[in-house]
Amino acid sequence: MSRLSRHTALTLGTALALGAGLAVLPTQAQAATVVVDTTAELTSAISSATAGTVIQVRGGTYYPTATLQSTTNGTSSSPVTLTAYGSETVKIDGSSLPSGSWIFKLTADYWNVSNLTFQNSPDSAVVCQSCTGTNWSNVKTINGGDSGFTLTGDGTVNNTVKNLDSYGNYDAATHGQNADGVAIKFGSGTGNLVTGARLYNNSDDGIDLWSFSSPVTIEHSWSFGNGVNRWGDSAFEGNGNGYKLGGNGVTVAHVVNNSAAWGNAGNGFTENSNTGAIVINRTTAYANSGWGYYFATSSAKLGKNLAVSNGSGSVSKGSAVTSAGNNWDSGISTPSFLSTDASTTYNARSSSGTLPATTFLTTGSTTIGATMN
Ligand SMILES: [Ca+2]
Ligand SMILES: [Ca+2]
Repeated sequence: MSRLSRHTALTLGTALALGAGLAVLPTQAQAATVVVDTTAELTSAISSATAGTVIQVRGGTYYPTATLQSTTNGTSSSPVTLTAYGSETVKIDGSSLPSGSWIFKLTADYWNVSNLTFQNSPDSAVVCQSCTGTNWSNVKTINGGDSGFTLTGDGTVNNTVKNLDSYGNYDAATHGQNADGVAIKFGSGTGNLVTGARLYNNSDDGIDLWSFSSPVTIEHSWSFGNGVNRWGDSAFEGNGNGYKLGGNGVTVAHVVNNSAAWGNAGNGFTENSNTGAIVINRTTAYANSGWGYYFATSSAKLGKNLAVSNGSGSVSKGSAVTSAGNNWDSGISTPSFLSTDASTTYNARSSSGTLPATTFLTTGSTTIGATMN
């Protein structure tokens, strides 16, 4: 039935396009809402979507045998939509893909993707290459064989990643050195935002901005437990930074606001050789094995951050760093945490997709540290 309605809409669109006298009719007439409930339908709907197509995926687990992909753009006023049907639970599982495959690859602009889980990918779960104006909300990228969610390439512009859960990703063949929760790497383009992310228990970093040469904004996010060898890998090479904010010679002023890093095997927040004016405000680094904040060579601006119980120390900062109002600065006191029990941070998100309520690492302060929401 879904195929029939889709074909009807396409036929109508073709007829309209052929009728020169009807050219004033809106092009939205070609749009179609496609409800899919098999892997074949899902594969076809994605590959044949055009601007305005709305793909609604019925609840269940789908096992594609080839990467789901599109190079077809939506437009800002008529995006392509890919989402779960109603409030149904949809999992797209990479277990049947050839080794080395991604589950979902977009090289396209103006897609809105929401309420989907991408799991068990042989390689990266979701890759958006040179995408403009995509919106990702309430997506999960979990237990894959490389990074969970990736933006990459030049022309990566104005993309929003909202309320992403990305965890348990591990690149076994390379001993965990690559699989990040979010990778925004090897590319450029402004206006990219990560908000409300929960990035944890990945083999490499929580979020990695390696060799991305334009500013990225991260806010209201949690990155924890990354880089810990959970796979019994005797040659484990995961780095385990909560927020890796550079690499490969870039100089770029990324921004991180109101976010937290805890229990990572490396540093909570690190420039990773980025010499730019990185801005870090109202964040918290707790019980990371390395430094809370590692900014040895950058001209970072660190303000109102809170570092407690990090293995190497609160902060390593070079002479070009501006530091004010942080708990390591003179005259600034360290407020007490209301809770250091992280168990509630694993809870389900709210119905709207926001991070679960928690008192973990909250202090009640209105001047310093992350608010944990
Ligand atoms: Ca690494
Ligand atoms: Ca990494």
